[in-house]
Amino acid sequence: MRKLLVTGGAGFIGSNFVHHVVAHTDLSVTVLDLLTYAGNRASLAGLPEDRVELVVGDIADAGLVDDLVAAHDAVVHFAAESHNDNSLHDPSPFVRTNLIGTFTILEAARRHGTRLHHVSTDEVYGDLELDDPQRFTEQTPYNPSSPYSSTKAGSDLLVRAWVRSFGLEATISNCSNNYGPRQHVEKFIPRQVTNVLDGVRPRLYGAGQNVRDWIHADDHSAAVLTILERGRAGETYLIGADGEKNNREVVETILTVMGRPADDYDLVKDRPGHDLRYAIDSTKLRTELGWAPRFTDFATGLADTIEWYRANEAWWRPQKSAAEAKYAELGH
Ligand code: NAD
Ligand code: TDX
Repeated sequence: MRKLLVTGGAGFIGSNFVHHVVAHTDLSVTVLDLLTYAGNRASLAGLPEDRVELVVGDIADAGLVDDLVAAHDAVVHFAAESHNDNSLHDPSPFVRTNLIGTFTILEAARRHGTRLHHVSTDEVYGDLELDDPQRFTEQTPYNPSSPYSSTKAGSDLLVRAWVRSFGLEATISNCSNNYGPRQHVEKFIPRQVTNVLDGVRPRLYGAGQNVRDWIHADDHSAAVLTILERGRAGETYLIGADGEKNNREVVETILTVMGRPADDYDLVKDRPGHDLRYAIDSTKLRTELGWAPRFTDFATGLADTIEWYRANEAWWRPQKSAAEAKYAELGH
């Protein structure tokens, strides 16, 4: 394997993956990214031009996708509409990109017999009660809640069908909530960090009791690379770093690290259908493929991430007012 096609590589996790691949392998990478509001050319800045090329285009463009898939040894598919709140406001780009886009990639991979890794989310499993001792496993039934998670669930099922019906050499991973550098300011952690930098109080949905299972984007990237190199075709792997925290705890840590009183936040209107808790059991990935997270202390990883936003205002500032205008419309 020499040449990787990475869809969505100018987004948050995709760009972290490209940086990880360049640092840890000798593969060359073509990024296919539409540069929607969530994609950013600057996220690929500093990477060697002889190893990383950006093609600006749509994963639902069958001709372009066919040409690119034909010219690469493997595809890692990150591109998606990724924000739940946006999907509750206008689901249409989610259906188009997450379902039609994934279908387009599957058809090209089938035609050319190309290895595919499909990147997905733990949200396909729905949510858990706060006191439920169970965590999600590869056997948990699908039960998505939002337009975002239902289109991701649909994309996973398409991949499974192409494996079974056409013998496509594909793997799937379902990962928990990521944090780290280059995440769009619409998402929870960067929104609150940049609010504090702007002198605005963080905003917690509902009572702030919802639990997310946090993992650093570099640990997610290492897991995806491990599955690409050593995963068994047709298998699904859950990716998680035992990072369960409720939203209140996360905001209190952000405020403390940033030198503000821990209770300096507001409770605002809840998200409709807001999933209560996600929790991942990643035993299969750890025991079968030997992956383990490097960022095991959330407070340290979060402090590094806060430092990144402090040092990279030029990266996030152009996104901030449009993201906050959308939230003002939604009452968040
Ligand atoms: P993101 O929104 O930051 O990035 C998505 C990227 O895809 C952007 O660069 C965007 O320009 C590109 N894109 C969107 N539509 C496209 C299209 N039609 N054609 C080509 N490119 C297009 O998202 P992210 O948070 O980096 O998530 C990446 C993937 O990881 C998604 O598949 C998401 O479901 C999955 N995931 C995310 C998380 C998380 O916590 N963020 C957790 C688990 C899984
Ligand atoms: O301002 C906020 N206040 C708040 O309390 C925002 C933006 C969010 N929240 C809450 C909602 C969630 O409980 O914080 C939690 C995290 O919210 P998001 O960052 O929107 O993430 P989530 O909905 O959990 O989904 C994320 O993880 C799974 C990613 O956006 C998805 O792409 C991924 O699949």
